[in-house]
Amino acid sequence: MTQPTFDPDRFSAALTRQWRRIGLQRAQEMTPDQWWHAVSGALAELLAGLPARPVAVAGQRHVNYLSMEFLIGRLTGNNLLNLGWYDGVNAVLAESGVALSAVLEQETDPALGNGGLGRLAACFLDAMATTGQAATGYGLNYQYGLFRQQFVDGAQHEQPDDWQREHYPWFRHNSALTVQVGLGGKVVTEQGVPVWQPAFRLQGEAWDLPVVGFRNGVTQPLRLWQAKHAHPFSLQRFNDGEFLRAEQTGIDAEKLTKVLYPNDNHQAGKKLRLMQQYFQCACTLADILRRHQQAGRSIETLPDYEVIQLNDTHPTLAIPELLRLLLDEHGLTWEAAWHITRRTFAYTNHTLMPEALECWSLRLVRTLLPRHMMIIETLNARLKALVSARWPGDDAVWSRLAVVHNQQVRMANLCVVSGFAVNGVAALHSRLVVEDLFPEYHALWPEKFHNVTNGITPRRWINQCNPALAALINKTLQRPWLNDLDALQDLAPLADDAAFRAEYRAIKQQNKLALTHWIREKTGIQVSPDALFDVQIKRLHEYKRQHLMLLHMIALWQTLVSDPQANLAPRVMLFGAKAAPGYALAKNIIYAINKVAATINNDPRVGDRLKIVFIPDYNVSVAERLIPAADLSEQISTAGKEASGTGNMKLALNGALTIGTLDGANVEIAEQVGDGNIFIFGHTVEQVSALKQAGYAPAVWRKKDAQLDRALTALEDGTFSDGDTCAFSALTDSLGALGGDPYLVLADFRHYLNAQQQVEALWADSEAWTRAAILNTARCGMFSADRAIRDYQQRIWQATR
Ligand code: 26W
Repeated sequence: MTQPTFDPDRFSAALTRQWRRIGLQRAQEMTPDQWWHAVSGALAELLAGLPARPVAVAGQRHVNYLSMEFLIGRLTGNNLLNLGWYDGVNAVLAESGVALSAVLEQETDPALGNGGLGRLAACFLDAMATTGQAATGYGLNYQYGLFRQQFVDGAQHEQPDDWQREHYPWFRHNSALTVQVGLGGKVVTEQGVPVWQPAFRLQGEAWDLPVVGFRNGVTQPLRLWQAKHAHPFSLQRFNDGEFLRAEQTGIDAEKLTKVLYPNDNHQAGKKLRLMQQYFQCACTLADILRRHQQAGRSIETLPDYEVIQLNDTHPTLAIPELLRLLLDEHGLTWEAAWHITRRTFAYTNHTLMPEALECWSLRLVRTLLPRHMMIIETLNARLKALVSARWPGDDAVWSRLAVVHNQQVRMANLCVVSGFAVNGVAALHSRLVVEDLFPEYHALWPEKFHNVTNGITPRRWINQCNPALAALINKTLQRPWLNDLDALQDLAPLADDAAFRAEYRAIKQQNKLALTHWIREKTGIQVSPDALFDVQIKRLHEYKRQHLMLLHMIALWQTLVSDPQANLAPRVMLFGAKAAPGYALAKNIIYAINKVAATINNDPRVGDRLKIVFIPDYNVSVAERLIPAADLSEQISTAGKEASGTGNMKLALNGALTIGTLDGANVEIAEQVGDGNIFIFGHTVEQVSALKQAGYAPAVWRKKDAQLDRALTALEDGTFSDGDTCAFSALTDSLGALGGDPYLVLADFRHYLNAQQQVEALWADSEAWTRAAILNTARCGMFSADRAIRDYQQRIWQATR
């Protein structure tokens, strides 16, 4: 199938309907925001009218991608580019004297996710639509997305993100798909079978966003459930004079999809969050089974047609929900229900951080979902029989493998036991999933465990965000590459071509210049486009070690002040990061970076040689500006902690060189780009555990490194905080004897500074630097999300067992 043709007349007519609907006489009366609504509304209308294209290939299972988060970013520009309609719409708007690019800037990001996991889900939807994998994304339609971040005297403040979902023109509400969801109550036995009597019911409304494939005519839904009170209100209660209580139930129901939990890699254990999880799973399972049965298929054949991919453990309750439906609604035996369930689910693990591994209190699960808790206990008892047969009398093994343990339900264990596949998201991570997290499960079922290295969509992360680079690649390769990213390898020989290097470098320079204007406008800070743009953009977390970059920043400043002749490359250090509102230490790190930045940026001795910019409110759209302009990509997590990273891939493809540890997908990036085109430093996974085993003492490392000691002292003695010696004590305590420096910041400091010196050396030779940058673009084709989706297809989704 080819791309749908753009019909300017039909588009103009649809556009006219849009502005007439809001009561205007002429298109020219529209405000920029109204233009965005009208253009998007018109496109959504045309898209809905296109013939639906069934993508199912014979024998292919439909993928149901379940995720609590989809960080989709702006949709209108992306849909236009994928449709191939950008120029056509641009021309129509130009007739009214309106610039499409300015119109597209009006869109507020739908920020329905926290970070990596949610953005990956969005890239995968794009890739499934593009590669022709039939799929539906299932998530939640939060009224408030991830909070907006502001800095007040350098400290993070959070503002609610009411993104106006009710006026978002891309949504299509399908009322025929509304489902009922029960919660609470009790289980009674009727004629010998358990019957769940929920205490109250709510409704799930289906709100669909179109996921547009790249120039292939495919559109598939991202279905986001929104909670509403059940209609009609209980008539009985109304008659009993309990109207207000019935009304109250309605208000509580709507609370369910009000807000996205802002935690990344840390479980808070809140009741409302568990309710959200169940709500999503119950709505989705009802939808999948309805689709299956409407196609006239028997329930026993479900796994032949459908696969349910769990994006981390957040949608784990889909497992007991399917079992419940099969047992209670379809009257299947446990064996029959289990046979279906364990061939339907596959689970992706995205983190090894212990505090992120979800456990729910048995009491809470029983209160909200009494029937599900019974089912989980049955499953646990059966698992126990199996485990005792394999490891008779070994309580230690059982205490690790149990799904229910210490009055807690362990979601990851439930996923591994109940699914046919488990995967990590980068080669190293997948190895650690087996070795550190699930060694006994691996011994039981080695065939379940896989690796699928993450990927990113080149449609958004090259074509949309870096049009100049896309144009250069188009001109050079003269063949399609955006859906065949391995084609980029043909650029490699051109790294040795001086004319090509000049063109490539000019594009980077132009992107940097555009970023300097934007930074000036947003923050008032003037930076030089000729400096080295050193970028760290990701959620704020100790394991990601933004504070390692902070120590480097202080060390550079101290060098510049004590030795004005120092031969250092002018550098702009750029940060983008949100801290979870309850994560005090992360907020203290943000505060420290901002305070140090204020001191350095205003130090006349430094001038243009060092500038620090912490961009507030980092999100997908900000990433689209920063990534094309980056020279250096900071991927400096403690080895073994970052599951994969995906920003690392976007930055490398856009020609930023990585300075990074051997962690996550950095390992594979290093393999692809080759020595000399990446700066690897720091303790390896094995060295990290040896160091900890031997009793790691950060004070020892501080003592033996005078430069490290000077940088830390400046944080402690009030240099950056008007003499306040406690301003950063949360941060400095965590790095000292008190906190124990759990992420080995001090142990990697010297390696990191040495690697930064190599960066300086290469930067000094701009031809050599550009050569390495081109090789990064040319050799990172494997990080396309299309490749990741094909890996899922081959290793996981096609598997029928
Ligand atoms: C329950 C709280 C919570 C919330 C979010 C726990 C864990 C998460 C996510 C799994 C954290 C996350 O986003 N992980 C990131 O997933 C990316 C996509 O696979 C990886 O590239 C990142 O390395 C990983 O940190």
